[in-house]
Amino acid sequence: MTQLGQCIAVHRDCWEILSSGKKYRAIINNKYENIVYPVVGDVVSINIDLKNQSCIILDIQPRTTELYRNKDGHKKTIAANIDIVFITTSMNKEFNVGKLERLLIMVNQSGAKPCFVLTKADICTNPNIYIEQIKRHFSTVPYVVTSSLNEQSIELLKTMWNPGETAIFVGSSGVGKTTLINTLLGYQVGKVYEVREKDDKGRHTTTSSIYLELPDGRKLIDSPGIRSVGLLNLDFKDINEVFSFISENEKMCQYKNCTHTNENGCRIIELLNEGIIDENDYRRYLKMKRQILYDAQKSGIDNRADWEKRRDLLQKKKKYRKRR
Ligand SMILES: Nc1nc2c(ncn2[C@@H]2O[C@H](COP(=O)(O)OP(=O)(O)OP(=O)(O)O)[C@@H](O)[C@H]2O)c(=O)[nH]1
Ligand SMILES: [Mg+2]
Ligand SMILES: [Zn+2]
Repeated sequence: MTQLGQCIAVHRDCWEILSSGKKYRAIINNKYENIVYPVVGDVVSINIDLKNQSCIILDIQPRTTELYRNKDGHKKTIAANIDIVFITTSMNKEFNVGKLERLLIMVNQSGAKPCFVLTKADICTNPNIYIEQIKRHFSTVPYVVTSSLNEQSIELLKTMWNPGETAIFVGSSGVGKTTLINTLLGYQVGKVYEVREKDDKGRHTTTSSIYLELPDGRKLIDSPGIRSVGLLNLDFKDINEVFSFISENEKMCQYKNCTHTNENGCRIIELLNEGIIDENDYRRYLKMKRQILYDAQKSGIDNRADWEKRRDLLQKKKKYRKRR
């Protein structure tokens, strides 16, 4: 009997599949290399053999969205078919704009909508500091301020996605993803341990993603904390989108392929000197652009503009002539 199901958990030796209201532990009967393994959220076709009590995954349906990151140079898919990603951060020392930028790029690449969730409002003395940073850096991305103790904030969070849609919570360990999910569900799915006062780190509690459903049909996925956000297939569009407050000024730069590092009269450098562009933002922006060139070099692709290639070639020739 072949039917469709949804992957709700990935275990070491099998996949948990929900199909027609029943849960199955399924395996993949495939000896070929390079097969794509299902992740949480995937829709799969399964073959159920009632006689032998076995369930085999035959294939994965095309993914509408795919959340992935770079793990040691390889694509690691976190979840599939997600509508909205809650980029979760606590309003304390853990809050890091650079990390949020990288998470936002990851979400933009996935095809799902982003939303920032700022947690632990009850123990934050000045939430406005964090809210202002979100507004300044990510003016087009919606955000919600929450406290797991405040019912109103949980209701507000619920308005961010509709029944039938799937949301995933991502972010560093200890920011309160599982606590929010437990509060939304009204019962405890994942165990929550105290975070250490010293460094705000939680004991690594959530170890694999799980897929859950609220009684009203809203679906949600809890995921393990992400320590560092490796990005894959990064391109200039991804960076410009997230750093729009810098990149939108590029049009005003008099040089077409300006590197905004040492060009005379560069508009970006002018804005930097005038204090309109923040120096830390500028540094992260250039660093990320450099990463594209580094990635391309590593994979042997030269994505630099023609003028840059000509410039480097000329410099090499000059050096060579000098040596002679
Ligand atoms: N005061 C306060 N504490 C919270 C809130 N949300 C979570 N916490 C605490 O923060 C700690 C970590 O919460 P978790 O929900 O386990 O964090 P997590 O993001 O799921 O962490 P990982 O599973 O490791 O990725 C626990 O001690 C929670 O009680 C909140 O809104 N207010
Ligand atoms: Mg957790
Ligand atoms: Zn410039």
